[in-house]
Amino acid sequence: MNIVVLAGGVGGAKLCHGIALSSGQEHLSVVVNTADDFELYGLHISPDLDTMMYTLAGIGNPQTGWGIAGDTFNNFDMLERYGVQPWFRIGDRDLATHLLRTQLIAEGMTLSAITQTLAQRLGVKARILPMTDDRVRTVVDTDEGLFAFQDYFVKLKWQPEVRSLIFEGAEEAHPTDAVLRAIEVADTIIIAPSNLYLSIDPILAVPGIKEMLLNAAAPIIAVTPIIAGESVKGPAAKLMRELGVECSAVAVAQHYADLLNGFVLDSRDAALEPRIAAMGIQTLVTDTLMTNLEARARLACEVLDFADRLRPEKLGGCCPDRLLPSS
Ligand code: FO1
Repeated sequence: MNIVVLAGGVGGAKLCHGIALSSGQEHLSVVVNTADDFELYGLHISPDLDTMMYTLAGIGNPQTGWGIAGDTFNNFDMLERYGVQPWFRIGDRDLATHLLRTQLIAEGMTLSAITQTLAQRLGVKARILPMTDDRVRTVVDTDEGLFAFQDYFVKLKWQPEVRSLIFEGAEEAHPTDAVLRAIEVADTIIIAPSNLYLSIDPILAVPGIKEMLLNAAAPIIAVTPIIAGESVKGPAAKLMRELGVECSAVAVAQHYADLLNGFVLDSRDAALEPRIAAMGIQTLVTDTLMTNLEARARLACEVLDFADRLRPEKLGGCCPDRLLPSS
């Protein structure tokens, strides 16, 4: 059973953790957004890769969703003592990841090889696959100007009003062979409840990935990041409003429509189910809030069972046009 998940930060990591808890990690490959990556103090930082790695290693910080549980911040405090007003909270244990990644990049290793090495050393059995080994960076165009992603997301606490998003470098980027192969041999493909604009769109912007998904034999299911018109965590709902999009699970399904066989929406949005079914997308209505480990595992099981129900239909060539390259 080859399960592929497309994911970004905290929401994606929770669902992947649920899959790991319920089905084991050896069948799981996660295609992770790298457009949040940035350089700080000369260090290459890959927040979404690290959030996924720490969560699957069982050492993630349960309160924040990012960083390492129980980490200390002596280095951060010393930076403050130097008066540099640090704004990105790197823990002392987390710092080791950035130091090692930066050194290995300088030695010529790819982000994919580095991620595999670090994850394996933390005992992670799942494959954590950067969407590309090339440089792609999200730039946020707002009413206060252009911002690098972490400046917008952390320093400015995603308050500026967004006009558009630029995935700098995406056109020249190449998906890794591991990503394309994982999609090709997948039995189930899940778009995690990550931010559709900030986490999933950068992955779909890497040339070749969307085409691979459109031709995938596996059913593709998205899990809503929006419940009752609000995002579970982060700026997804605010971005939908600022981009003039209806702020609902229906709009999320529409956003991914040409890719989807199934969509998982929250029980609180059950009334929206007919509008999604009208798009020709099968629906699963359930509690999608992952408030604890049991909830993560339960949702993962339900999503995987949903995929099992959709697979015969998809393999039966129910939508032959879907199997042709998109025009
Ligand atoms: N997010 C914050 O809101 N504040 C932080 O200080 C912060 C530090 C941080 C350190 C390491 C790391 O891997 C992630 C960190 N994040 C922080 C989260 C990060 O900005 C987001 O997880 C992603 O970039 C968006 O998904």
